[in-house]
Amino acid sequence: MRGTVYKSTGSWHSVKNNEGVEFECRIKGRLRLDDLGSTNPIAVGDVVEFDIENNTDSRNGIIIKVHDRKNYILRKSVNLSKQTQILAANIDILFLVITINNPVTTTNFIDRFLITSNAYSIDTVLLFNKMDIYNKDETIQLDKLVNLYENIGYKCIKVSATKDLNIKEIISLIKGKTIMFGGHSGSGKSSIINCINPELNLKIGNISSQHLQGKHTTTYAELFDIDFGARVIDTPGIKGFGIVNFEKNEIGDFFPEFFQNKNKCKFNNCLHIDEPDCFIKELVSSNKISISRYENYKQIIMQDDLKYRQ
Ligand SMILES: Nc1nc2c(ncn2[C@@H]2O[C@H](COP(=O)(O)OP(=O)(O)OP(=O)(O)O)[C@@H](O)[C@H]2O)c(=O)[nH]1
Ligand SMILES: [Mg+2]
Ligand SMILES: [Zn+2]
Repeated sequence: MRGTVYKSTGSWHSVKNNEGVEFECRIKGRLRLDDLGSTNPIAVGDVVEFDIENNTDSRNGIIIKVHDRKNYILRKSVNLSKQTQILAANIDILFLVITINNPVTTTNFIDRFLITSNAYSIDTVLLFNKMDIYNKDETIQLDKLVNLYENIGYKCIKVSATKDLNIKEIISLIKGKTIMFGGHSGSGKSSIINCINPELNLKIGNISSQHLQGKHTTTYAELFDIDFGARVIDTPGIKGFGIVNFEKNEIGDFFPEFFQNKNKCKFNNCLHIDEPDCFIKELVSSNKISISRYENYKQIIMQDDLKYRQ
């Protein structure tokens, strides 16, 4: 039988078949899985084949095959770790939830997410949440970020889950689609999903007053069928996003503003680091490419252990 993985908690996976019946499945012992080295070889959103265990009334099953993924979001938790994690698979849109404060979301974190979604051509929308709490300086900072990312071509929406601001605009984008929500703990992923579909009543955490960070309230990624024929995947907040499974010389191609201009670099394999006549560096010098984008790019190229080694 074919089904989709709605939730994975260690060795058990909730799989819904086409009739909407949910089964609790384990993985067949000798199942050959991907070579991504991930801690979760089966991810939420995966389409799998499974057999029902023992008798036909059972709601337990065994996963015998994972179908090829259309796309997935893979990361390393920290750069030194060899272990990777698939946040979700087979998604149509990524909503990256960003907060200027409580918690702070850095451009470094944003750019890392964007490389990965861009590499798989996943439509990505930046949701700037908690619009109700920012002071003047924070608002200026936020507008600069919106400007930066809109110029590169990303859709940005200013949101407040608390004040129900621009939730309708989000809803207009999601009909019939599968959407993953990603971001730091406490950025408001579950809160926004609750605004879109209040019946879900997802658990919301508060922000630690000491560290101004979330408390990892959502502990497992989970897919939900909601109104509008949409499916949303709520994911646990993540702290770091290590880039993995890339070649060094392809990272620049996932910065759209680098990719569009790289043919004007002297060398066609230019990494835009210390090669002569690098057009990308010229664009950075003349402020046509944002310095934060360039610095984040450089950090990933120089510091991330990009290749997964088994
Ligand atoms: N002021 C304000 N607070 C918000 C907003 N959205 C969420 N919050 C608060 O932020 C805190 C964290 O919200 P959650 O929805 O649990 O955040 P999350 O991203 O799901 O966090 P994890 O599940 O830990 O990854 C809660 O106290 C929410 O009430 C908003 O738009 N404005
Ligand atoms: Mg949550
Ligand atoms: Zn260059």
